[in-house]
Amino acid sequence: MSLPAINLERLRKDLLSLFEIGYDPQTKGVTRLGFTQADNDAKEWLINRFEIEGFCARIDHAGNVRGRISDESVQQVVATGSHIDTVISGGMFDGALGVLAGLEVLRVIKENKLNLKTPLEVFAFAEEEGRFGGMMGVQALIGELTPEWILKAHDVNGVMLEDALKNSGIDPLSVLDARVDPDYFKSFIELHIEQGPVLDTLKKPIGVVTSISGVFKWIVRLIGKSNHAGTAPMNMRSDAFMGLANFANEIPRIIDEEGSDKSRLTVGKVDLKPGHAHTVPGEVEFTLVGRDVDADIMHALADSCRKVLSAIARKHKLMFEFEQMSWLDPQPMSNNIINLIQTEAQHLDLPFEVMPSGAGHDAQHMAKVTDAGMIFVPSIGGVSHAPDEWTHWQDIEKGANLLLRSLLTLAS
Ligand code: HGY
Ligand code: MN
Ligand code: MN
Ligand code: MN
Repeated sequence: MSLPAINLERLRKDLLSLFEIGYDPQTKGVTRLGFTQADNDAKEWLINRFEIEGFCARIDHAGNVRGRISDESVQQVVATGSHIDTVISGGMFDGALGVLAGLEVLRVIKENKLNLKTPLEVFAFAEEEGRFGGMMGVQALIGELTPEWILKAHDVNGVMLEDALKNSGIDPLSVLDARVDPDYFKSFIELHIEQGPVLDTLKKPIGVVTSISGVFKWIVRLIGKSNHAGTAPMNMRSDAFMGLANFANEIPRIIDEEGSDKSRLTVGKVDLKPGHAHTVPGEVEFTLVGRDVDADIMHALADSCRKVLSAIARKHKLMFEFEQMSWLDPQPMSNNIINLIQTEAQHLDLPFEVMPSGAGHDAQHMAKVTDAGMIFVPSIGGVSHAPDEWTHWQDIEKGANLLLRSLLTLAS
């Protein structure tokens, strides 16, 4: 009997249709920030997709969408999934591929009348991309959120998480009720685009992920003095922009001295105040995201950034303050799952690369409560978090079939 396989046409149709929700024809990118209207619309669309197939789907207390073939009560599931929220002007595949490949796996199970020992559950984890710190939905599931954090969290524009939740029909503190018993998960596999250049460079269709990079996110403020751009002498300024520029120039040295080749430091959003051409900026607020696959190196990077920013503040007569929005430690994947994915890739004759993930993923939290692993497919040119994020359809098909085979093995 030939082995069941995914139907690429169905998966492609779902991906193209989800991409329309929050799509901007100007930028050709998609924007569905966590708990915005576009994100909520996408969740409704996804629930409807599950229901059209005759499956059961619901949004839980934390805003995660969860779909299964039937809603009979079960002790344990094999889980798969990812996220459908996006960055600003993102691409078609980041997150959506893992969720919609999971939906396609459910269709294959149903149409082949496969009898599984353990049912499969597909998750679209809420707020993965970090509008409010990142990976909020999966952290709620595994019981890592606190009431204090939920009530304090805000986005870079000052929008409070609790208001965004209320506007999404979610009672903020009921998010804590999303927690599930850790034994509920027998195992978890996330299919995701690599979002980096390794597989495309090696021309390999599959990545088997060994560990996931840690990530910290700060909002940094340098506060000086606004002044007249014509009369204020250069040596008498407390110019916040010059402080940021000075820090930006220090980043390569910080990584050289404290980091590794996997270290990343990124200033992604900058607000100069008051923001007028004829005024020396008295304040700058910027995001700083640091990453590495090693926790000690992450701490060394953070310590060095703090020291350098303090020294720069003194030099430019500025005040320095920062708020840590999130700190997610690096996380190894389960050897059982790493070995399983490799075995199934060999069965399917798929060349693969065993590799770490530079991007953060929901799998790094699932790995704290169950055997978790990830399958990567190539990103052309290594590009992601941008409209020209792209993966060849034949690689999507290979990755989704490997996910199917791996999940069926875990669930049988
Ligand atoms: O930014 C990341 O690491 C992931 O895409 N959320
Ligand atoms: Mn992602
Ligand atoms: Mn992403
Ligand atoms: Mn992910």
